[in-house]
Amino acid sequence: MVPAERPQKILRAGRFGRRILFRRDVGSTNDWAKELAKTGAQEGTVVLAQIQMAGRGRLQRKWVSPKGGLWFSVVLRPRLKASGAPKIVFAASLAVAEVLREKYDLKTEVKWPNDVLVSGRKICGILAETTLKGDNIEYAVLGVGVNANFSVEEILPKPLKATSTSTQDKLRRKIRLESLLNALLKEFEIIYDQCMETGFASVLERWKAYAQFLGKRVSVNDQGETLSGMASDVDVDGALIVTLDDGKARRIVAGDIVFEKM
Ligand code: BT5
Repeated sequence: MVPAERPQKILRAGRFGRRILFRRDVGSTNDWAKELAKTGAQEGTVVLAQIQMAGRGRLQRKWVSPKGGLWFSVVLRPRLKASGAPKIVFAASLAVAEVLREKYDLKTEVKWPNDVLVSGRKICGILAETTLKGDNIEYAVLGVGVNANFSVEEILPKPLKATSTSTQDKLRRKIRLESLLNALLKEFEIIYDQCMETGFASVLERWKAYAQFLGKRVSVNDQGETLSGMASDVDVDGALIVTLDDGKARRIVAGDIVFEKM
């Protein structure tokens, strides 16, 4: 691990990214951001790494984080109950989907609960982790990983080659990571603020415009039980509504959806 920290030369007018710390390699930027949050780092503090040695997904899954990707985490201090945590993930995945579409013309879609896809392949994963004080969130860290300047075929391990993509694979060129980071932070800050000020319902509507999985047949694991049905909606608490074949609706709070072959 390279201990040196240097602020990036990115001038930002907003709160998010006013302070950006960079390391060549870290275990996980989420862990680094948590350490900073624990010792009082302000909301909007960003940590960024070139490589993560122990990048994490949900449920302690591994997030492969080679050189060329954009791996960063943001310290957040939302005034939310613990149950409001999904709002952060929706705000972030909407920001990523919009920025990749508007800036690079990539046909992004979102997949419940935390993925951004292009051509059905994962280009970005998001991991929000919260630390609670009683019923409330004391602080949260939002981790974002975007596969950017590398070829998935050349770099990612075999099982991920068929399910992942990168900006380089789609655009056939490298992009400026600082410019992507800057755009993401700007957009995320606007959407996050909107979520915190009673605007979550409209953020969710915008998110649904990218949610091509809605209306499709899926199977989803709900606490050990595999359910099949149609992904019919996402409710205001961020839960997935699956309409089962017998017409009954099931509300899924956490899980992974798999598309069923027709
Ligand atoms: C996620 O989890 O998608 C959340 C990923 C969050 C990564 C960021 S990077 C910055 C910050 N620091 C961290 O340590 N993490 C965050 P989940 O939905 O559980 O998906 C994990 C699964 O995605 C793995 O089990 C693999 O199947 C797949 N995967 C791993 N690395 C990938 C990659 N680079 N591209 C596409 N898929 C990947």
